[in-house]
Amino acid sequence: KYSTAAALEEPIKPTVNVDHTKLFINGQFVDSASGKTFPTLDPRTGEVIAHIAEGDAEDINRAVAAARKAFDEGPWPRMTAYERSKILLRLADLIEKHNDQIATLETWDTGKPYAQAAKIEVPMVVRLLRYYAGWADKIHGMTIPADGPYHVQTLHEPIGVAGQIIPWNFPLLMFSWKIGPALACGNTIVLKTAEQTPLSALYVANLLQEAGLPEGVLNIISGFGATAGASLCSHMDVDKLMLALLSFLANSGLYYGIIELEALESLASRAILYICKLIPVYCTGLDTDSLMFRQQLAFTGSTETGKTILELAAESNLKPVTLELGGKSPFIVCEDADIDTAVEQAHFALFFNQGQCCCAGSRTYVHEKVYDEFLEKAKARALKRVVGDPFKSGTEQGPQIDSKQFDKIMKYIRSGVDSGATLETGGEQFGKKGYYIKPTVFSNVKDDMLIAQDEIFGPVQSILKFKDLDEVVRRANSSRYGLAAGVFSQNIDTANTLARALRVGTVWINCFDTFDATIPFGGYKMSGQGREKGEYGLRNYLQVKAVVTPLKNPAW
Ligand code: TXE
Repeated sequence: KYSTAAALEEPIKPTVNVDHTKLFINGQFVDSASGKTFPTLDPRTGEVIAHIAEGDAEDINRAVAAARKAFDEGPWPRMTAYERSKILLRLADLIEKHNDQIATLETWDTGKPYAQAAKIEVPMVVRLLRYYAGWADKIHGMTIPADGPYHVQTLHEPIGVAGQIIPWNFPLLMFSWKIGPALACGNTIVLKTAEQTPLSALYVANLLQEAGLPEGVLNIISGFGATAGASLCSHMDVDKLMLALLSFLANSGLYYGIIELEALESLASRAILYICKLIPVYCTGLDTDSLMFRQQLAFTGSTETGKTILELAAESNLKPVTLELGGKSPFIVCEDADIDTAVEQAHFALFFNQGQCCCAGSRTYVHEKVYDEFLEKAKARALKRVVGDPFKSGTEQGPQIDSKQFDKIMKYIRSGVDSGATLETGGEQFGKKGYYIKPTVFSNVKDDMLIAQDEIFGPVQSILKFKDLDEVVRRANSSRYGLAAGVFSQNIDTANTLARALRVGTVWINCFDTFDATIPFGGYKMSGQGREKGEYGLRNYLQVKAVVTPLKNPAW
């Protein structure tokens, strides 16, 4: 019988006020153009924490315009890299100073344990910003020994305006993974937070001016995916389209002009405005490049939304896209593993952050010789897990983020039972209020069950049995995802063999979820494209320009 956590009492009252609820555009907190707001909810109760300004297409346009101006005309990409580095360091210091307030907002908005937010996540944000501050003045190109009498060099330049969309499971941490490298490289940003968790980023917005970040460099829009998010992804280089039309018409290219006009029909009213704006530019022969919208897009979220985002980017202006998507990470326990450590790490790999991690170890493969012992201990550990108010000290697991995720998880639990897996513990709501779910363990899970294939994103551990290494490699790799894997073995050859064979972006050997700022993170297959963190994370935000100059006297 399930007997772990104490019954839920009245929710603990958070000790901060929600002071910032508006959009942050061009260095100012502003209402949304539509005047609309949406509620952000407390996952412990489902009650409203605050009403937040709801950004949509028009606000995205305002924010992109501010970011573009800050890039094209502002000091940010032009100031010395050392100056940019100092501003990032000041921002890190300020976040560190406000650690407890930010962690409180994060816990309130997400339901994650306060100790996790205050002692792990906000410090990781600070560390990551300091790490990228250190990179700012170490980003440089190469000289290349090309054939012929040429001096060839590459310049690494910022791309321009970066569009960034983040999820709700680690709101401020994802915020830092996005802004750190983009700012270090000299880009400007329009970032959309997840609709479930707008609070921590808005709090940090209030610190930007004190850190010395010029206005327009970082714009933060709260709002929904289908509106604000989609318009950020498909933000067209409208100027560029118009310019093509004007050029073609001017060259009597009527045929092309008609095609362009057709393309413009749906944009009719905005088109006229842009034509008016561009005619003087065309006539005076101004540098039209300053009108081009240069953009990069970075997204963390579901694989389904990732696909939509790629389509929107391709249909608009082919902006390059970085995607960090879902996962179904194998956690492999070999017969020679230290079982107690493996049990604890497998528990952590799955249940950390209420199971809401893209890289959660959600397929626990255990060698048949140690399966029974592992299962018994894994179940006992789940039964000991402390579920409760995330503000209460000692709580290991708070509520899931919202009713949509709660319902999705319960649906998968039912599917596990219906498909014949053995429900060892949990499987139901914890308490009566909010979105708490009892830590759940399934054994006898088979690869073809939905609970072994889909990303559940909740506190549901699936334990599967294997016989030999070849078999477990084949089964671990037969997933559409490829984000991460855990390998537990005391034999270095076994560990190395598995590390090479697994088709995933990160292999943790005898550890899990080690998220240092220096280590690249990203997925194979449908878990994403590109890498974040570490030196690799800079590549998403840089253009490489080759500069070729003839040499007058090659002998020298
Ligand atoms: O994700 P979405 P949801 C997985 C997890 C979860 C599932 C659904 O399995 O159960 O996704 O969660 C924005 N154009 N992950 O619905 O939709 C949205 O506003 C542009 C894994 O919350 O991917 C939010 O800011 N943007 C994941 C962000 O995308 C759009 C973390 C994530 O929302 C958009 C979260 C659109 N058309 C969920 N639609 C991870 N990899 O860590 C939505 N968004």
